[in-house]
Amino acid sequence: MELSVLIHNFDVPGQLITIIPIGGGNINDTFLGIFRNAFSETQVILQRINDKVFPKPDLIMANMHLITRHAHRKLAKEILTSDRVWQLPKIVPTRDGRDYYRSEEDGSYWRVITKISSATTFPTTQGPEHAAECGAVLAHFHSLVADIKPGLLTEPIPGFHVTPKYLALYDKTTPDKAAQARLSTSVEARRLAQFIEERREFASTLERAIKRGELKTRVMHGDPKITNIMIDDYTGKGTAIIDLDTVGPGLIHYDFGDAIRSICNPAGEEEMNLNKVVFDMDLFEAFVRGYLHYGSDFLTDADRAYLFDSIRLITFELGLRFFQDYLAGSVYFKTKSPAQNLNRARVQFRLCESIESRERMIRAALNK
Ligand code: GN1
Ligand code: MG
Repeated sequence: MELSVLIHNFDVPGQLITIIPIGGGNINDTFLGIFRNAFSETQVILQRINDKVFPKPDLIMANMHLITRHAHRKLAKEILTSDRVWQLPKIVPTRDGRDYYRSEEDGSYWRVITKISSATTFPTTQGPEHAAECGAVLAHFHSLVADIKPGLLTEPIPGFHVTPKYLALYDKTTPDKAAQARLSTSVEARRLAQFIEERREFASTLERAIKRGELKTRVMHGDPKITNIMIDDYTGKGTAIIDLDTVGPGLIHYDFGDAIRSICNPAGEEEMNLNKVVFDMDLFEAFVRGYLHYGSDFLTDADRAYLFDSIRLITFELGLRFFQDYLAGSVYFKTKSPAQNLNRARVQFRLCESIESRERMIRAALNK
């Protein structure tokens, strides 16, 4: 696929100068496109949507269209009264006015979105102030979309954060010959399998709360990890949350838990030395401070009661997803080596243990 030809299907002003691969996402392929004319430069993000993971790219683009149109309207209104210019990428349409382009050559799906300039995402948390800004960005996003009816959006991946669904998938995978071989040859793999067994009951905590009517479905981001939160290079403030593929109906607890498991583990998702993987209470308290500053008004008492569980659960869930994918031969998450998903699972499970051992402190900080 010739990218320099493909990108001309999108309505970007200027002459194309170059296209550079960027981003370390685990799912899509991402590129930076640079265009210039005689007096300025336009930089855009070109992405190939992974249609194995997102089987209906038109649905995720329809979600993105709805969310961004709603958000940009609100952002324009609040720009004079807010403490910063909050941003969100915008879809750059194709020349014939569509939100994405489907290649006639190989059927692949492509989109272009605007690039948030003079802002950076970091692979790991730089310190408490950074964590607080991440909390502010997530809460601001939640408040931006709080008045969208969740029923207007489609689930990008059915049951994306329904943890028991991943347990069922894991149970389907483990009897396979290749999975059994991976389990029988690795002590670590067997230790992780045992870790999962001890938490089966816990896996349904949030789903039970939904069934009992304690927690309500709202609009969630779905993937608010640290690398999806942009910090302004000049002010140091959070400015945007990116990667809107997984936006859809869900619990804001999934977002809260996911952001925290990623932001409060300074070692990051790929650490090899498990001794370095700890849940950092300073980063956590700073994140919560930032989140509550912008988000305290939409949390009910019942919401608050499940915040600790959400942190523990999403960490467990991601470990389970990495481990299941490892046993299945790494067909979902991109990997550079055969054991990468096994190690990613080890990291999340160690983090989960660290969260469990700090339960009292975490709950106390949430109730301050
Ligand atoms: C995947 O592709 P990326 O890096 O944005 C995954 C998330 C995981 C994350 C872990 C659609 O996100 O759920 O939390 O990896 N996205 C999907 O790094 O499965
Ligand atoms: Mg993502």
